[in-house]
Amino acid sequence: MRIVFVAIGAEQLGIGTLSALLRRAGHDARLVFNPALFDDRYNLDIPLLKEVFRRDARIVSEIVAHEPDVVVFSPLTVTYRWTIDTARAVKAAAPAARIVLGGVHTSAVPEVVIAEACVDAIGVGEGDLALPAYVATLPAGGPTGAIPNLWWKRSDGAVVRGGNSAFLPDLDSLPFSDKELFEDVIDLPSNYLVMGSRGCPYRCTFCLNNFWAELPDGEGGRFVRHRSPEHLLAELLWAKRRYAFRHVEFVDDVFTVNHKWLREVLGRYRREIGVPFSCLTHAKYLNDEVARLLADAGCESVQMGIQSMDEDYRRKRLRRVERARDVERALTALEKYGVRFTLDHIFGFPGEADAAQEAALALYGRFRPHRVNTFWLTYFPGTQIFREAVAEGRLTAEEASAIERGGAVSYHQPRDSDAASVHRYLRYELLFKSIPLLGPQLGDLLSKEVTARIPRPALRALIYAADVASAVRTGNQDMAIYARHYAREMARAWLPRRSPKPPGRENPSLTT
Ligand code: B12
Ligand code: SF4
Repeated sequence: MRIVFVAIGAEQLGIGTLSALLRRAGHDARLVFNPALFDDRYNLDIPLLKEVFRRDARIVSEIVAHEPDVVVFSPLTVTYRWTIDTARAVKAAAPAARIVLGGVHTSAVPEVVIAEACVDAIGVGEGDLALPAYVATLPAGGPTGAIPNLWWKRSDGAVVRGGNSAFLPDLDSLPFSDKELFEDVIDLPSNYLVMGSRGCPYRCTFCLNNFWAELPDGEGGRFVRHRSPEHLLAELLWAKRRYAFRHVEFVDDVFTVNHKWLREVLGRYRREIGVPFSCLTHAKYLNDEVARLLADAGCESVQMGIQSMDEDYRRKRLRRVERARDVERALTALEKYGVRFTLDHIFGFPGEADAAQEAALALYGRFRPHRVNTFWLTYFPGTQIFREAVAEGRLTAEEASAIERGGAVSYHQPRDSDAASVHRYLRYELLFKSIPLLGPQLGDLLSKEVTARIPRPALRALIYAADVASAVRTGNQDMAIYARHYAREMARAWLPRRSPKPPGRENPSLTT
């Protein structure tokens, strides 16, 4: 079978894993990538430029040109609207191709997604066994019964719903994510994305894990699972030879969750890989020893969620378990061993104490993070915070339904804050973004009296400027990689894409 995966904005490890599984089963997997320049649902949303670089029609033609048997999409909520528009156009141009969606957004609102006429099947939860099982039935005309973690449509439109099975227990049974698929579109030598584990011990009310951990129908088995150090290092050694990467990014939800595993992985990483890396971590799982292990192995920066400095709110409304003392201990340890850190902060939590921003400013001013990643509260379907917003009337039924259909979702727009609060948040955002530029006199230079007089559009421009200037000043790797990706894709935007070709079979885990 010929399977075309469609990715947007960034490399997607889920697509890489599913592609590797299908190729290992003997299928032909290809990628069509929408760089979505200036509309990447990540950092940049610039209306004029996104129109200049829009390539929607070309993406559809590229998909159809591959003559696919199956077209697979893995949308997040922010990319769902585009995904459905593209899927409809592909179905109209190539009606025989089966359209299959899965991943984060689909698993949150399966009924909404399967109701789309252009969709033939959907994955709910982990798709490692489900998608290959579905594709295996296609040469004989399609499935005849239920497939766990998959829903499919009969020709009369009736939906056959497979139940949700336990989490895949053995991550070593998976091949390495299919990097060859992304070679043409992602600069793998400058940053190699990889995961050593799946799952998180926590259930923060705004996060995917809040509902993902509860998906299995019966016993889910262990949710937090690790690849063996051998399996992970084998991938990195193979990839280092193939791509000579200069930076590795571990995107495990909490890379430091298992200290025994971490000791072994980082010891080997230092000896056998030895290039700078970054990872995501959590204050509860970061102590003096972990900070030292990270530093010794070449960790150039970690990313950690703070989100709110209203301790009571954080515990009761966000289900975040860390205390201020845990955060301070973690940051002190990182500081001691010279590991740089970026901290995530969310504005606009309803009911959060006003003092939370001042407390955050004091913390950030004291520890001086490399960058504060600022977000506006976004209600993602499936999460507790989304359900509470509906129950408490902060989201109307129409708004909730629009979000479930991929509309009205942005990380960059305030939702339910009034104009005065938004202005206040923006002033703090400017202060947070300016931390790497200014010394301890931060509060004096950008005092509330001064920033209070700056109008909103000017504040936004200053925030962008401060963010870029801080990135330059601190030599921020993430921003440098992101800027290089943009430069490359902009240069390619007007060039014809290389003729579609399936990747080779270099990845050793595809043949074992
Ligand atoms: C790495 C990562 C990134 C990377 C790469 C982005 C990407 N598209 O993967 C970067 C840093 C670029 C990024 C950016 C963003 N991210 Co992000 N990111 C993650 C992270 C930490 C890991 C994703 C991952 O690789 N998972 C591992 C793979 C193996 O799992 P998977 O993709 O879910 O795939 C499995 C199943 O879902 C299923 N499946 C997937 N597709 C399909 C298809 C079919 C047909 C089937 C059957 C099954 C199936 O099978 C796969 C294997 O089991 C997740 C958190 C998480 N734990 O998932 C957040 C997460 C995906 N990100 C999130 C968000 C919000 C964003 C941003 C919008 C904002 C931001 N600033 O972070 C941008 C959007 C950028 C974009 N254009 O995609 C949210 C999405 C929530 C939602 N409802 O949409 C998540 C879930 C975190 C959270 N807050 O809850 N992100
Ligand atoms: S700790 Fe991070 S990854 Fe885990 S549930 Fe909370 S926000 Fe999600």
